[in-house]
Amino acid sequence: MARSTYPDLTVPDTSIYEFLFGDLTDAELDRVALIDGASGAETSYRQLVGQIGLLAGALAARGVGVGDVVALLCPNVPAFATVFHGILRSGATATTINSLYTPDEIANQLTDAGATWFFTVSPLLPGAKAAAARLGIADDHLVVLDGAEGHPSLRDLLGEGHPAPEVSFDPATHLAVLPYSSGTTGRPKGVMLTHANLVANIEQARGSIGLVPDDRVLAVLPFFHIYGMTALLNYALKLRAALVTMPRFDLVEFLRIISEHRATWVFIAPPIAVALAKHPLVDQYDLSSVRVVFSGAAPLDGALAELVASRIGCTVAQGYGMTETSPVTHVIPTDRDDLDRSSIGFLVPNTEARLVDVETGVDVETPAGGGTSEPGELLIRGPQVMQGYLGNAAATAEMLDDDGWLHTGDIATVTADGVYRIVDRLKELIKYKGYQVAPAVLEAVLLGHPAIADAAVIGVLDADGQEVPKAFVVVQPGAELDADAVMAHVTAHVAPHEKVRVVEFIEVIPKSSAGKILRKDLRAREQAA
Ligand code: AYL
Repeated sequence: MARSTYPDLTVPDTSIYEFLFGDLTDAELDRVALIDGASGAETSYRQLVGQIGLLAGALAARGVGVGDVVALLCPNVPAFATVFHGILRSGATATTINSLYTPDEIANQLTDAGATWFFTVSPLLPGAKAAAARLGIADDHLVVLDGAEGHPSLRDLLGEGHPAPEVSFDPATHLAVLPYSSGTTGRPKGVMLTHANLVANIEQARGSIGLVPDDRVLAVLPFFHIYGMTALLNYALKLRAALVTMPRFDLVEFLRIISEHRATWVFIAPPIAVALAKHPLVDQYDLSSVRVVFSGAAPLDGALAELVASRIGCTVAQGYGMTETSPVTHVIPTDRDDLDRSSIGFLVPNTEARLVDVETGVDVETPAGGGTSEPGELLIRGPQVMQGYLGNAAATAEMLDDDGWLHTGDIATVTADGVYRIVDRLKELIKYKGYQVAPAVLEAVLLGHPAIADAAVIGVLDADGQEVPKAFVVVQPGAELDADAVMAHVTAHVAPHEKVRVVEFIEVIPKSSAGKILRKDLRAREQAA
């Protein structure tokens, strides 16, 4: 077992709202909190906290508070911050939904989370409405931030002028958010994160990520995902930095916004590193303001990281973690240029880790004096670890053991200096552009096709070394099916990031005697090919 090499820190026992905004000084209130990347419109910290209070007041006036779950389906725009923190300040719990989701996927999350109120934006209203209708969420509970006929708008709610309510709850047990993650296996599940989990993780990340108040942070990674929620939205606001929002990734717009707004800090997932290292367009923009490119959510290739660092003239760092750990557990400190960029750096403060041999279940030896350990499954314990999966004790028990160790499903090694490296993934989860793709979801869609007898999905690497979902398909006897038809069928039923991008027809899907798909056999077959 290893404990973080950083000194322990004390985590304040407070709500996320008090933690982030309770001690804003007059000078800080006048600083810019958010900039809309497209229009340049600015929101100050004073405006932001004012709006958060008014929204919490409007929700409280409607009886929404502790015990309620409010859904948020919204790309990165400045109003996301108002709504997210307005919900939390009312005492309600926010469930953030992937803005690429299909109406079915939205409805599943709304139902599973037990959401009774729903906030979205007009471009996403058709999908949101279809999903809300399935649960009987009425139009007056479906708020359209920028306004739509028959629905309350954000302006309507703020305009009522209700003061923020007095709410009381225990930050250690009260759920702040329910983001969805498929974890090691199966379908997406609600990850129960308390106010204390979120507060702890910001404190833990702070020392090593190293943002400063004068940073201008490019916020293209989505706030609905735990990376964007903690490392961008909440961490940057805690530091009184400015967030420049982008609702979706587009390389030209991304480069334009960095140069126009003089962004100093860019959080990315690895596919953006590929573009930054290789795309000819990058040379046409002035990116000299950028001091740090920080990558997380999927493996970053070391050579690629070096290319980005030298081309842009900045530091490249990396973080690791998962939704179930709020998310940060490891970071390459941005002031440690000597560390290998393909490692995930050190354990953050107050965090413990074990590496356990997958075959024997025995802890691997930490190397003394030098060298690198054998690989083992990474186990994590700390104040950022989730309470469990909502309404799913079985899935919780599979991931969190009786001693509080969270089994990540990732295989790692560690050096004598405490530098970790992710070397493999034990669990079935696929990361496409840093987004989660659950094989179980795609397999169910594939089996819904009348000409498909059986199917299995794994992640494979494309020409750029990035992971993409690949389907192995067994065709029904006598049926005719080609790869394009398989891909078109999946595309019609899932969000764009979940598309199957490679298809191989196979005689039989390898399975254990208990009927479980033997993904490692499929992976081995892939490597042999
Ligand atoms: P989820 N290297 C390799 N794999 C990674 C990395 C990384 N740096 N980061 C995440 N993963 C994989 O819930 C790993 O398999 O959270 C892990 O179990 O969407 C899974 O993705 C979790 O996926 C930060 C910034 C963490 C971002 C994050 C990412 C949270 C992604 C810490 O500082």
